[in-house]
Amino acid sequence: MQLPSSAPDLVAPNALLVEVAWEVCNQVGGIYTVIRSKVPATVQGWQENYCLLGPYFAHQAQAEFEPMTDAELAADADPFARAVRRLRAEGVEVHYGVWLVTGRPRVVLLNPYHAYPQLGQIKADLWRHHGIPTPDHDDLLHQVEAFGLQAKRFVQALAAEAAEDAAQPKVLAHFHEWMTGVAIPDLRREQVPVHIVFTTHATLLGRYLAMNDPNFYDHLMQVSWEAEAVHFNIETAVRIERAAAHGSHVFTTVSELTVRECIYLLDRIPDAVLPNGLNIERFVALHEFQNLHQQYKAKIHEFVMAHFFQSYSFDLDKTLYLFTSGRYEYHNKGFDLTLEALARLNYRLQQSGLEGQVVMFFITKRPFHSINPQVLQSRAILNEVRETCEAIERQVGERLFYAAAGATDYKLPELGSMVDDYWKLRYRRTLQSWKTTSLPPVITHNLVDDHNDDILDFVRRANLVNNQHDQVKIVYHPDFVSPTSPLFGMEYGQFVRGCHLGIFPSYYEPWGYTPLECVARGVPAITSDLSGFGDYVMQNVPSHEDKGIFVVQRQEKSFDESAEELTNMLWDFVVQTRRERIMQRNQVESSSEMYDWKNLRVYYDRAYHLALERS
Ligand code: G6P
Ligand code: 1S3
Repeated sequence: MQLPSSAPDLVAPNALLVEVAWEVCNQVGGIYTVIRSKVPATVQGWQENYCLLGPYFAHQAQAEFEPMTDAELAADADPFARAVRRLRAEGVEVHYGVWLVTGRPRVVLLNPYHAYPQLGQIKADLWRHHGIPTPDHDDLLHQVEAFGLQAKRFVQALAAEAAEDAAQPKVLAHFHEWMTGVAIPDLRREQVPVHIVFTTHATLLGRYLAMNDPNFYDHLMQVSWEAEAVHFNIETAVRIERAAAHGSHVFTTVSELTVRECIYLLDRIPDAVLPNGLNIERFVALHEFQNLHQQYKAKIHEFVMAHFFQSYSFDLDKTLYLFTSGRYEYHNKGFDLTLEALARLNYRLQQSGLEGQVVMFFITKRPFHSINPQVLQSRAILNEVRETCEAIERQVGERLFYAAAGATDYKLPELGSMVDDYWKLRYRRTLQSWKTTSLPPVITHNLVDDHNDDILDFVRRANLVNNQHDQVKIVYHPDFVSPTSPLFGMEYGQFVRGCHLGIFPSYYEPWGYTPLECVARGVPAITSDLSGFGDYVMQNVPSHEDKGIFVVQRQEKSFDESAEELTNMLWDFVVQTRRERIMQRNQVESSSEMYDWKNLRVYYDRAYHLALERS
């Protein structure tokens, strides 16, 4: 992997750094992962000079935020605490404390609702000074703009405090995404002495256009941003995003792919690309993570038995678990390509005469009424089967022990005769009430709109509906996996560990954490050259296939060509032996450290050096 070359960049600059994100103590999507996972490495580099800034939402804060007491704040002499005191004295509601995540960074949270009485003025100023109009009745925009004003005031207060501090007179403010970037144009207009970095994790228009235009990449160069922003009814947010991009001293994004969007949709070439990493936690010995795979695979086996064995059974030892996950963006996330490749794989497997099967999980989020009662009931009856078997096992074990102790010969007695009729009957009845002739359902839940669902449409058209002869089975779980889910009852990370391969051949993905989350757990993954991560891997990780990362070519390829390439990748994966899979997982896990923030933080520090030089 290539790291930025100049050595001095590896050291955090001597300045105060405040990192501002809407998802600090407030999980919404991918940016939460970026900020949270980066904390340990950032705190290690910046120590006392680092602070996070985000919005205060009481409900979220309760779980993740520990406020500092008034006495602690009064005794705290560092510039962040002084800025907090200064703002409080001005009547602003400021929460100051610790974010309860690994690294325990200090954090300032500002309540947007507290600035609502000034909304009229805020909106008028945004229009007058920056030409940003704000419609009425859009609460998210109101929250964002109110927070923007407060964030500006905090940064202003911090700059004023730092100016009195001989040790760290410089302040760096790093804003993530348009929702916090709204503070930037005013910081520049008022010439607040602060060095500003702005990172966009995806352009707003890029996301909308990619979802609505199948030839997005071909049309990107001709897009009229103003017309499209009005067309998608996102003019205010787009104008904020542009103002932030143009107002920052250093403008950055997360991948080379989003660089193109920034050039054509925001009209500014980013100064740097800041790739996303994770806080990789490795075990001392390799066998530990392999054991975890085995342990969580057994939990997935339980689900599969309940879901399929009611209709027919197959050899779990010859079954591979594949999965994809993410927001329900059928085309953008490459669900369409994945399904096409699975249908082709199913045909190839059937033609080949190879034994074994693949169970493919689609883990996503769709509106549903409830879990399918048939699926729930099957799970409950399987538990009953297990209890019955355990009761019989105890009874036979006990009786066999007595028989063995008093035996006059060494012949094993007939075990069936040791089971009471009660248990025999219960065993038969339970199985009878469980077995069915209908096919195992593809979907685990009752969707609100079952008739207009692209995944279901595809499987119906392709007849990929869990027929007994299908060697590719589909489980569509339209809810995220969680420990409280009655079907899986495990953390998402545990589910990933129990699977064999993650499939994420996205069409549009500024970065994409899902394959990286696989790699961090030693699970191989497929990505695409249209995802930021895939592009990064192609450019920076030589022989990435040997490290279990496979990149489907989607740039300048037809859907059919990409589907064929993906089918070949899946085929090569399923024909591997167990020994080869174990070795591959070892290689994936061993390479995971290169995506650790300890290595990737340097890109951030380099951007900070640049911002200090520029302003
Ligand atoms: C881990 C375990 C092994 C097990 C293997 C199964 O490596 O440590 O005991 O045999 O997983 O691998 P598989 O790819 O077949 O799930
Ligand atoms: C964005 O979040 P998203 O899932 O809306 O930012 C993430 C973090 O940089 C990135 O991984 C993802 O691709 C973007 O889309």
